[in-house]
Amino acid sequence: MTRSEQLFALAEKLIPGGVNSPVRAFGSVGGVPRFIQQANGAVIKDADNNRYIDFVGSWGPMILGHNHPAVYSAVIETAKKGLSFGAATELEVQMAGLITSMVPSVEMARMVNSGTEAVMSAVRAARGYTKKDKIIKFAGCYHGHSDAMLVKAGSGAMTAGVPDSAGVPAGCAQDTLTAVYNDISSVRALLEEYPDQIAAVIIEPVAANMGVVCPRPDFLQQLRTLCDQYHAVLIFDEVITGFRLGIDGAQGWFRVTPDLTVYGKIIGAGMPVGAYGGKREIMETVSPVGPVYQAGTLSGNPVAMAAGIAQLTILKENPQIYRHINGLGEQLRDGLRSALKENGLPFTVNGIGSLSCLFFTKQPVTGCTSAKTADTALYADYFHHMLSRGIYLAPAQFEAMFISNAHTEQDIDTALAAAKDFFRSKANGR
Ligand code: HOZ
Repeated sequence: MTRSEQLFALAEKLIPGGVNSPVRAFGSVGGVPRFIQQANGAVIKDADNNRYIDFVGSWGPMILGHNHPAVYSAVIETAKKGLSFGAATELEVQMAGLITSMVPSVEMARMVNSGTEAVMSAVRAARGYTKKDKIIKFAGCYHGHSDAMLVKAGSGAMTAGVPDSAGVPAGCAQDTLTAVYNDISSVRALLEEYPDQIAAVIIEPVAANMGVVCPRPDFLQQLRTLCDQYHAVLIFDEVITGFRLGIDGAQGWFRVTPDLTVYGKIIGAGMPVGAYGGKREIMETVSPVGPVYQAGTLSGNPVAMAAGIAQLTILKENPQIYRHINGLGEQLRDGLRSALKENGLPFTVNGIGSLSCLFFTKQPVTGCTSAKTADTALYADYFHHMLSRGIYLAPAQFEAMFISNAHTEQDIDTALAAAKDFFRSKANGR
């Protein structure tokens, strides 16, 4: 028995499914999850001392690579002064200053502890501000696990076949309407049906929890126009894209300005952090200035802030990081496409910047319906082949591949060589 097998057997007795977040249980690819003991740069090491080039990166936040020295020492030095005060600190002000200086649409920001909490709070602020109740989300987009968002949700909810979770009271879900990603007419139809009732439209500007799906040209701008027309708050969930596609995220890449933006793990550099922010007028509805209540003892935690400040400062001051990771993203996608072509395999590679996804379907993937045509059993085969070659991918088809600044061209070539062997074996019918 490997150490990971031993730990999983024990964990299954103590933790539901043996894990603290469903996707990591390997449920959709089978086998035993690798228990990770350590990580450095682009490499993670499991409990049996197997080393892998990591393309998960804690689902995004390790954009500088694991255990970056500046982040590490910020955490250690800050921890020496105390772990939590439940009171205001200078670090929180610095963090808010950094975010607002990097993202022009964010005039004020409020720290929370996760992307889930940030979405929940942003939606509440939008409802409080507009005095309307309904929200529109998109099928296959994942916005964390608050009740109102577990409607046609992506990520683990999609692979586990529970896009509409049990335990969500009908009353909580009835105000969540779902539209079709990349189909502006589906949004327009909902706004026309409920012209005075839509508080907000929330979207992952690049969907990265149904695999990676990019917005069609103009789709985000058309959303912006519709939201203005119907006085709905446009919320960009940039938990994945924020500070990853560039310092101003997807909104900078596509030049579309949301009213509110939600951030998650990336602003904690690996510590549990989230934030929401945007137009001052909307943010000033939040308590203690306004009537929208939202609070948290650990929000703006000093150690988490110090980690995030170190990471965001490096990203702000080093634009070459984005050239590097986006270049590696292109190298990866080009390499996958040409290896598929060489082997006569018709599969689809999507991506943008340092986010990529290989879908085992021959259809172009433009939204949830086409994403779901992917052969998840074949992805499971691919995943295990790559794992056996020392490449750690997301243990589920409907997730992104993340590249960090610690990855090298050589790492991408190593991953491509392993993928090519898999494609060759499939082309030969093995
Ligand atoms: N798609 C999720 C991150 N955005 C997977 C991670 C998780 O749920 O634990």
